[in-house]
Amino acid sequence: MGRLVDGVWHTDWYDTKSTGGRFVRKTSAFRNWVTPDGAPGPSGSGGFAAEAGRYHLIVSLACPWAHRTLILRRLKRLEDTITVSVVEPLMLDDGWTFAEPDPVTGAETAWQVYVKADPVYSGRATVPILWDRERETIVSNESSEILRMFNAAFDALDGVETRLDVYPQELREEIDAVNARVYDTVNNGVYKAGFATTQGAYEEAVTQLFESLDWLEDRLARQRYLVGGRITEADWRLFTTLVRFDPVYVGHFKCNLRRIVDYPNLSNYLRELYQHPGVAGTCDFETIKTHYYGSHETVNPTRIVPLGPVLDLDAPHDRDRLPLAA
Ligand SMILES: N[C@@H](CCC(=O)N[C@@H](CS)C(=O)NCC(=O)O)C(=O)O
Repeated sequence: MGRLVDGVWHTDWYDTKSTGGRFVRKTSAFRNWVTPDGAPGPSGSGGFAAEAGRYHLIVSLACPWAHRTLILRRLKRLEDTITVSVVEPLMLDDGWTFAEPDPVTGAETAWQVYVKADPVYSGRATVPILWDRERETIVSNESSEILRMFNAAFDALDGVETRLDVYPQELREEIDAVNARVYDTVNNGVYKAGFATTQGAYEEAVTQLFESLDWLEDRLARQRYLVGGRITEADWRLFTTLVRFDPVYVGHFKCNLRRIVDYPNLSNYLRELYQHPGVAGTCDFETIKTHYYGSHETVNPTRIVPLGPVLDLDAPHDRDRLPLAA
């Protein structure tokens, strides 16, 4: 774990002293967009046109933020269009590292990719990273925006699944509203709980997290997916946290008021999404557990990885009882 200051790597853990023991996530720095014609998109400077073979995605299979982009890449059939490199499970003093130098950027660590893009970069070297071979720079390191690019920018290219739209115009307002609560209290909520360094900060995060899980449980009692009768990006954004919840967040991050298996609707919903064609293949529980229990020395100094829990994500689900959108 570390960060770059003016392009120089420093090894240090998150600073929670100035924030009353709270973990405060920094906003992502590279905010350009791949668009069909290279127009700038909602933020950034433009010049990144959708082309097959031009872009490269760097992920960790442990990371819930990177996992969303990997799911969309699979569901949109972008595997022949966008290449992928996967970093090693553990994130230690050098941050994320590659087993072999990354064939596209030549980097041995994620921070070297950031320095290639910006020699005086200051900030954390997070994944996912969307890299442009042509301009040799980072297009984006913000997963929520990479998700939107994968959803729409490459649709004119051969082989891409163009019928799938996980952010349809008519549902955007509701998707954004669900995302906002899920991001703050669930996706990021588990990190706020796990990285808190005061009792108060931990309790605040866990209380809000379970209030939101209860709210989601109730919502999913009445409708098949988070925004009605069809799967949207809101579901995939929640999924990557839910699938890590019982294996990691309950124990390692102390999010243990309830488990996902204790929620009838959330657990059936999780199984349905896990069994969605192509999705199970993006989930690597060994990497997930090794990463969290092995990388966060302040949270788990012995780095012992628990054997359980025994998961049954392939078991049947009951979500067929709720209607799909017409
Ligand atoms: N807002 C970013 C967050 C990405 C992120 O925090 N990734 C974690 C892994 S789960 C990471 O790379 N952390 C390294 C660090 O903080 O130094 C996104 O959604 O893309």
